[in-house]
Amino acid sequence: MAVNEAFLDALTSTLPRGWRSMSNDDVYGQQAQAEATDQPKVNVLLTGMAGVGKSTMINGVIGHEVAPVGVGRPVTMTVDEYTEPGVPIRFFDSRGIELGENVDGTSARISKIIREQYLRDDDEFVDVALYCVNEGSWRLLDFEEKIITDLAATMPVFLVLTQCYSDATDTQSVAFIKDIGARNLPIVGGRPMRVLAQGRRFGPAWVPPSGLGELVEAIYQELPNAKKRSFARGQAVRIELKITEARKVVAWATGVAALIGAVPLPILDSGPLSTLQIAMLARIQVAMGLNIDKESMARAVLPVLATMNAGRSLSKALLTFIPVAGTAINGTIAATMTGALGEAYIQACALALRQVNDPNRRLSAAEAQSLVVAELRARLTRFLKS
Ligand SMILES: Nc1nc2c(ncn2[C@@H]2O[C@H](COP(=O)(O)OP(=O)(O)O)[C@@H](O)[C@H]2O)c(=O)[nH]1
Ligand SMILES: [Mg+2]
Repeated sequence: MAVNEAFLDALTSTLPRGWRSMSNDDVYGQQAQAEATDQPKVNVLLTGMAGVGKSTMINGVIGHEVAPVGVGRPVTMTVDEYTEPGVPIRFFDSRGIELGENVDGTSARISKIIREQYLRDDDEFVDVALYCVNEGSWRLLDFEEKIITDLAATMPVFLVLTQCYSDATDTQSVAFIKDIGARNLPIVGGRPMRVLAQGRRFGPAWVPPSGLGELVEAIYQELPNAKKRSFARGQAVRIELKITEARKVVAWATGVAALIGAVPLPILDSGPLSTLQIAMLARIQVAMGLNIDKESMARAVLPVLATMNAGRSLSKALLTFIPVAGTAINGTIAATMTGALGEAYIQACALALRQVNDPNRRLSAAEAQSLVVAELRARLTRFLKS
C-alpha cells in the first residue's frame, strides 16, 4: 500500500529539494541550515544617554558580551551595530545623545543612519526601540521625552528604566513611575519597564538581576509573527519563548503526520515518516537556538528513530495504548509518535540551555550538544521500553 498522497505532498512542500535520495543526516543538516538562514532578522534600537546601561542590556539579552561596556563619552552622533554569529537579532546602539543638545530631528537622524548604513533593503526597518533611562537619575528630561515621541511615530518604543537596584515598592521609584505615567507618553504598555540587566554586590548584599525576562517577553509580544521565532531563538533570557516556538514546529509535523494513510508497519522503517521527523528535529533545533551537528545526530539519534518507527517496538510502545486494527500504522499513531518525539527533543534542548545559562555551570556549545544528544537518546529509549 502506498503512503498517502496528501501526506507526501505536505511533506515535500517543506523538505529540501531531492530529499528522497538524501541520507537522513543530510536531510537534517540541510533542513537546519535552510531554517536558520530563511528567518528574518529582528532589528532592535537602543538609545538613551551614555552610561545608562545600553551595552549591559544588549549583553544580557544575548547571554554573552557582544557590546563593550563602559566606554568613554562619545562626541559625535554614531550608531553602532552589534551582531553575533547565529543570532538573528541586530542591535543598534545610538551613542552620542548629549545633555542640552538641540534634539530637533535627533530621532530622524538616528533612523536615517540606521537605514543608510545598515538596513539598505527597503523592506527592512527597526522593529522596536528601547529608550533607556537610568532609574537612579530620578528624572526624564524634556529632550528625552521629545526623542521618545519622535521615535514612536515610526516604531513601538519601550521606556526602560535601567540599573533598578531597589524593588518595585521603593517610594522613590513609585513616585518616578507615577510622574512618567502622568506624561502620557506613546510607549508600549503606557508605562516604563524596570530592569537590572546585571546583578551587583553592595558590600555584603547581592542584588540579583531582574526585569530582563519581562522586557524580552514584552518585546516578543510586540513583534510581527514572522519575527517572533527569530527573536525567541536569539535571546538567552526566556527559554519558554523558544519552547513556544519549537512547539509550533511540532504542531506542523504532527499535522503532516496525521495525513498518513494506513500503511503496513515494515514499510516505515526508514521511510517518509522518519524523514518528516528528522525535518522536525532540525527545525526544533533552530527554534531552540542550539547547534547540533548532523554527525552527532546520525551517530546517536537517527538510528533510534528507525527502530522507533519499525514494527516491533512500535507495537510495544504504542499499540498497547492506541487501539489499532491489524499491523498498520495510521495517521493517529504517526501523529502521536511524532509529537512525543518532538516534545522529547524540546525538553532535551531546554535541559541543555538551562545549563548553558546557569552561571555555576556555563556549559560550552560542545558540551551542550553532547548533553542534548545523550538526553534525547535516553528519552527515546525509555519511550520505546514503556
Ligand atoms: N551591576 C550593573 N551595572 C550596570 C548595569 N547597567 C549599567 N551598569 C554600570 O554602568 C556602566 C555603564 O554601562 P554601559 O552598559 O556601558 O552603558 P551604555 O553607555 O549605555 O552602553 C557599566 O560599566 C556598569 O558599571 C546593570 O544592569 N547592572
Ligand atoms: Mg555602550
